[in-house]
Amino acid sequence: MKIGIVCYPTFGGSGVVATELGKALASKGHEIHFITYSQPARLDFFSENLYYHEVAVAQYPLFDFPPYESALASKLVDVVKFEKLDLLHVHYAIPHASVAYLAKQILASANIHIPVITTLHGTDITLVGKDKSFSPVVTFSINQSDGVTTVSESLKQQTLDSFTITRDIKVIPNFIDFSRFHNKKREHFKRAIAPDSERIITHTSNFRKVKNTQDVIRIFKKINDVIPSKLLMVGDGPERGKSEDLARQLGVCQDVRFLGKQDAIEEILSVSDLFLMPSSSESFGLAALEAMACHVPVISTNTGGLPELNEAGISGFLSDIGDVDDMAKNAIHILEDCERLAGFKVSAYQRAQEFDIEKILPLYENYYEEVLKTSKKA
Ligand code: GMT
Repeated sequence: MKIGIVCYPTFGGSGVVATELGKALASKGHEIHFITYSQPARLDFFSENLYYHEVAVAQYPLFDFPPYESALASKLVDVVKFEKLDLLHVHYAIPHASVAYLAKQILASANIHIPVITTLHGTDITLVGKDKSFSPVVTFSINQSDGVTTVSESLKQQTLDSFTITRDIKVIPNFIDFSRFHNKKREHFKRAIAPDSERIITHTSNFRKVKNTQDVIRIFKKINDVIPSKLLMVGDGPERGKSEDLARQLGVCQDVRFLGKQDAIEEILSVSDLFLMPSSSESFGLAALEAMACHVPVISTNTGGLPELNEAGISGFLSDIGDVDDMAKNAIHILEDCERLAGFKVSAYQRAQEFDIEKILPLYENYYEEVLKTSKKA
């Protein structure tokens, strides 16, 4: 198949899933065309089946808000026409689903039929999409897509609860590539971070408000009071400064390292004993799955799709949003006993295996086939 993929090319989860999906499809022989405003962060791989088309937005003094949507729609029309694509798969509804709808209509006027699949990832539904400045467009473009997927049952339900949806939604969970995410022995790195064999606790995110990064620091303080530990804060974003301030206020900054954006997340996860995800909204929790694949148990909230990934008492524990005491108590329970910790590490890895890309990729391929058969010409 010749597939066009539209996504945010940044470090966000939707862009990561879209890029990893495209790479995996290309390695199975599909021809994949990424259409984005800059090269996706994880598109660091050469394959004869991978193509990248940059969307350039013309500048003009009148444009306080450069019309990215128009430029993207025009680029989609161009790429679908000249590369003879079979399908467009757009990730994150805003603005990609409505832009794909526009491109589809333009192409229909030239007698070209292009089915559109929209994958909903999270905040496009739970936070941003619900806002009344977006919701009529989000509702319309979901209903007009030829196929719609969500990354968890919970996100599907939230979509149905928040919008008037008149079409089926298929759930296809996030996935993990074990060829990259597995436990690597990095004893020298571990010793450098934790010279006195302290436990190593990790959080990775884009430090947006929903990630509750200050709760990470609060939980860490409580753990560190009982079990000597080090905290690695990976990523960057608007809440980082406040989290750094809190680490100073709580007197733990000597045990907390803010590493900024890192490419080799799997190396950091490989030396970690525990992963913290105290998010107030999380449609799936890809970062937690990456940790589990590297044998790291997860302490998370029980929001959104997290209970579909993290199994209480097996791969980690789940608590109510903001219940820092409970999250710290559960973390200490896992970390205080070496044998127990080893058991959780194995179980977290086993749970992650259920989301192996080898199992999830065929779900996308089958869905593409189904949509190609059933989509109607506009
Ligand atoms: O919140 C993020 O980290 C980015 C966001 C996105 O849409 O780019 O991630 C969402 O999509 C991921 C991939 O499907 C999910 O694993 C994340 O749970 C989800 N984030 C939220 O729902 C907050």
